[in-house]
Amino acid sequence: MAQTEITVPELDAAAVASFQQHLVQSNRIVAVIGAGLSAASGLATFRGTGGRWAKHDVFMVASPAGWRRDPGLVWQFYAERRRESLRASPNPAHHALAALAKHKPGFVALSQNVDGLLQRAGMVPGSGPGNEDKQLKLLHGNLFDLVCEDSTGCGYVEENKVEEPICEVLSEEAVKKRALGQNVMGMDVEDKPPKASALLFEAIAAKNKKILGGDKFTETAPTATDGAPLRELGEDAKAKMPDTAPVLHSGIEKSELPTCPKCKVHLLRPRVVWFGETLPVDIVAEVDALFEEDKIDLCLVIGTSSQVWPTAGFCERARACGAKVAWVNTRAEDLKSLRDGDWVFLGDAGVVLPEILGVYGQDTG
Ligand code: BJW
Repeated sequence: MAQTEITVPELDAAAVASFQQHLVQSNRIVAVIGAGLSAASGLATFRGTGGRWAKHDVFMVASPAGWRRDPGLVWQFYAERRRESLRASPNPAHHALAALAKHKPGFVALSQNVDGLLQRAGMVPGSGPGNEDKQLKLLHGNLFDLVCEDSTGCGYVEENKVEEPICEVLSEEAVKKRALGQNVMGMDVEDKPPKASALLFEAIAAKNKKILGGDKFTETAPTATDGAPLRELGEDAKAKMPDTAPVLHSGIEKSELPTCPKCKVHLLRPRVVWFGETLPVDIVAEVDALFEEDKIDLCLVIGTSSQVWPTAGFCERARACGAKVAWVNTRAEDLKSLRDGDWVFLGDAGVVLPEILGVYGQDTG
């Protein structure tokens, strides 16, 4: 599995001291959290080298259109994510945030992560009537909750479904077996010989010959990355290519996927928020209330590239409520709304957070 490159530079002692001075006095604290929080647990982030979107087409696996086109491919992506998350353990940053929640009742974690690791560190998620005071708000849902795809009509929800596999066709063995025979976008087949995709590779080879000229193209055994030359062609060559791309799909029939036990008509899907879908209404209302209420003392922005909205705007909304901002990230380039006076702690959240939170990041029972 691809790992995020992690650097752990020395933290500036004066910055840590001034941050901790402010932390002691802070009651209302908001953490805006992204995939970098779980990197030290071995879970890949989304963007950048080694990120999930380098291997998977985001619109094929994380959009309503992708689901309509090939729910099997989408399920395969999420079945893999479920397995990875179940095998991972919360890292010291998850534990430090769970401890902070205990020390500071006014702390709220706004997390984009769906991996369940903050919950396993002890944070209790919740939103909606009676759960407004829960300190963990899951902005993009949870890999382990399943819902009927007909959310408005049927509305079936099954929470915390951790049993594996969800159905036979999504078992690890079945996914591996199919990977041997296919080169499906969204599957890691780098070390396996593509068999059933011979026709596709023949077509690619023929196209390469035509575009590059026979003398510039050397035939080699096809590999899973053989599609790359087509993607890397210059604009002229691309213009000569037909509009129709080969249709790649999972080969999984709808009838093989989990059906909703309530309506018995529609498929179950993971309760996560895809591009173009709105965040859960209760959470949107609670976040709005958070940023309308009294002053916010401190905003921690942890391990997010701040590219995905509406979460990308939360730091500025906290600032507008008076918050001082502290960033924890491995990449300085990802501190999108950095201002003078912010604290910047560059490094692995798994190391940095416990250090900067000090006693507030320790569970004292
Ligand atoms: C480390 C580290 C270590 C690494 N330690 N750090 C306004 C303007 C423009 C567009 C929009 C807008 N409002 C809405 C949109 C459309 C869209 C959007 O934002 N598009 C942009 C990409 C342009 N937003 C939506 O569609 C959202 N819905 C919505 O707003 O509804 C209303 C609406 C719809 C349409 C139009 C207008 C309004 C829904 C967004 C759903 C996102 N879903 C995903 C996948 C589903 C869940 C899943 O499978 O997990 O959520 S996409 C993916 O990105 C996933 C993540 O939660 C999300 C955020 O990624 P994150 O966490 O920031 O990860 P990375 O990889 O980007 O960054 C990791 C960071 O960690 C990096 O900075 C590293 O440096 C760092 N790091 N190791 C510390 N060890």
